[in-house]
Formats: sequence, C-alpha cells, structure tokens
Amino acid sequence: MAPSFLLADRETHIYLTFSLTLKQESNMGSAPAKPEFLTVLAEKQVTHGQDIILSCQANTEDVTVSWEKDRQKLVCVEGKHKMDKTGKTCVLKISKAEDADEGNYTITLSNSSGSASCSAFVRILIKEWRTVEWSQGRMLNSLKTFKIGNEVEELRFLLYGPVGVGKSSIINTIRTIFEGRQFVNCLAAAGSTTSHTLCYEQFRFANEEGSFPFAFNDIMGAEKDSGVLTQDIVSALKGHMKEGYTFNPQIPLSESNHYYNKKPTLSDQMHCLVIVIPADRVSILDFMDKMKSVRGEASKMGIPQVVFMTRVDHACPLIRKNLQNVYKSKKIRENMHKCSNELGVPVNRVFPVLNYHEETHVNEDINCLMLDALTQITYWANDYVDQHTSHAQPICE
Ligand SMILES: Nc1nc2c(ncn2[C@@H]2O[C@H](COP(=O)(O)OP(=O)(O)OP(=O)(O)O)[C@@H](O)[C@H]2O)c(=O)[nH]1
Ligand SMILES: [Mg+2]
Repeated sequence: MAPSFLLADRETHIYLTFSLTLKQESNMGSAPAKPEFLTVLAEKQVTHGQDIILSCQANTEDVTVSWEKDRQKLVCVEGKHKMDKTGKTCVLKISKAEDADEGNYTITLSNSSGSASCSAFVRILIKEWRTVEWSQGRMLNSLKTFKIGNEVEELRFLLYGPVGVGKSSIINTIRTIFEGRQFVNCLAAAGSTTSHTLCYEQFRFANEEGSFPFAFNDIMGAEKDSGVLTQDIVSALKGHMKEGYTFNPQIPLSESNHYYNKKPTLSDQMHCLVIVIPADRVSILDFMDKMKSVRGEASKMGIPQVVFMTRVDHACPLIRKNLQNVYKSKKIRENMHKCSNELGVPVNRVFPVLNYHEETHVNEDINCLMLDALTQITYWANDYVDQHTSHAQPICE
C-alpha cells in the first residue's frame, strides 16, 4: 500500500530489494542442473575372480544414484557390491567376478530437474580351457611333412551337415591356409536355403613345395525332408561313390549307376567324418536325427567322427572382436557341450572354427584355429587307416 511504502525509509527499501535477490539465488540452488553424463559406463570383459569396476561422471554433484542389473533394481550383497559417489564420480564395484555377475548394468542419475541413464554390458570370461598355438609356422610345417604310416596315399575327410553352414567354406579356408591366398572356388550363394553344392567333389591341396596328404570331399547339404539322402552319405563313407556324382535328393546312388564303385578299397573310403554345425544355430534339432544316423553308420565302420562348429563369429561378440577369445567364451563352451550331447560326439572332438567369409587378406588367427583342428583330425584319420591297413581290400559290407 502506498502509505506504508511511502513510510518506508531508504534503508528499509534497500533491505527489501536485497532480500528479493537472496530469494532468487536460493531458487536457483533448489533447481539443480539436469543430470547428464560427462563420461559414461564402459563395457567390461573380466575373467572369473577379478574385480569389476564400473564408473562414470555426472555433470553435477546434486544427483541421487541408482543401479540396475538386467532392468531389475540391483540388490546389493554385503561383501560383493559396493556403490560409491564421490563428488561427481559414481562407482559400482563388484568383487570377485562370477558367472552370475554377467549382464547389463544401468546407472540412473536423478534430481528434481530430471534424470539420465547409461548402461554397459559386463561379460565374464571363463579361464581359457583349451589352448591354441596362435602362431601357424610349426603346425603348418608338421602337416606339410606329415607321413601317412601305411599304404593309402592320402587321408580322406567327408564333410557333412545342413545346408549353408560353411562346408564348402571349410575347404576354401584350408586351401587359403595351405596355398597362402584367398580361394572362393566352392562357395555357395549367401543365404540360400537349398544346397548350392550339388555334385560330389574331392579337393586336394598343394603348393610349390608339394601336395598335402589329405583330401576333403564336399557334398550337398542335408535338409529335413530333402537334401542329400542318408543312404548317399553312407555310400560316400564306404567309398562306393565316385567323384563327379550329382546328388539326387529323391533317389539314392544305386549299384547300377556309373558312379557306383562296387569294390572300394581303404583308399576309396572316408577315414574321418567331419560333421559341420553352425555355432549360432546348434539346436538345429530337425537335422539331429539325420546326423545321428549317419554318425551311427560311421561308428559301425569305426570311422572317427568329429564336429567342426563354424560361424563362431556369429555366436559370440567376444570372438568377433578377437578370435583368440574362442576358448574363453562361455557361449562357445555351452554350444560345444550342446553339440556333444545332441550328437553323442565327445567334447574333445568338437572344434570351433572360423571360415574365411568376408576377409580379403590372410589372417593368422583364422589359420591357427583351423590348423589346430586339422592337426588333431589328421592324427585320428591316420590311426583309423593304420588299424585297417591289414585288411585293405574291400572293407565294406
Ligand atoms: N560369418 C561367417 N560366415 C560363414 C562362415 N562359414 C561360412 N560362412 C558363410 O555362410 C554361407 C554359406 O557357406 P558355404 O560354405 O557355401 O556353406 P555350405 O554348407 O557349403 O552350403 P551348401 O553347399 O549350400 O549346403 C556363405 O555366405 C559363407 O560366406 C563363418 O565361419 N562365419
Ligand atoms: Mg557347399
């Protein structure tokens, strides 16, 4: 009111103005800066037993912090989790990493002006449980100079598996390793649902120093109700199928066919069955029955059976980053055990491999993983041939 304002002396007026200013400042204090991250959480890969430290920096100290794991409020366990906030730095420490600690961690900063979140995935690596020599020289040399201890000239491997899982790419990869440059000569069209390989073909490997003592046979892929017939695989295993035969998914190779070898010898038959399963689709159960019956036939003949698990890069992001993580990946170990259980092949005969598929240059890690598997199966195939050498004439039926 005018009278009272007019009554106010100069000092009072100054005092009122001053108190308004104070009020404005304290209003600014109660409306803190909207939370933002100056630095965000980083993805972590830690081995069992290591401590995990997730940390980030907020733009203001005036925030409350909450943590979630896999979208559930993180339940702090005494001696396991420690949350800390010092100034603008927020830290979650997880002691002695174990499998259950793997997951997606989210931090949320909030205050009266809003909130902000960021997340990071924590992956727990298992201790490397199978070792690979990540230098190819020795393995390459020992395969180059491998002497088959008996009368066959070469060890023969049959590749068998569903359509489009990388059977032909295995041959290209092996050829790339031995011949030192990229090969794409027996590759299927990407993503096809019917087999691109239609003809029974054998691939040998050689470089300027000579040929390698093994051959791989590439065949049509298996499909649930079509594709290569189980009888044809058995014929190939026993050495009845001659190179160049074109598969007919309706009719098996018959004795009257020009491509039927009536009296196969030890040299004509297969010395190892390589079942090819993609690591990112181990549960292709539709095919498992077919594969089990082929495996059963190989067992009857005493032929060693192994599994090459291709496409490991698709099964685990860790491996996409670094192939040397292959035996540190839980996902790969799980899938190897799954393969082993489904097919009845012991885990020590399951080999994760990566094929050349998008690379334009030779990659020593890809080579080493394949060479490691190849070295093992060469010894097993040779053992088989050794055991059967004494009755080398018709070994089938
Ligand atoms: N990411 C990835 N792709 C692969 C790998 N191996 C093969 N491929 C790709 O998978 C597709 C099929 O590969 P192929 O080798 O032709 O498969 P296949 O088993 O011979 O196929 P069919 O003869 O048709 O039964 C191609 O596009 C390859 O580039 C691998 O290890 N990783
Ligand atoms: Mg093929």
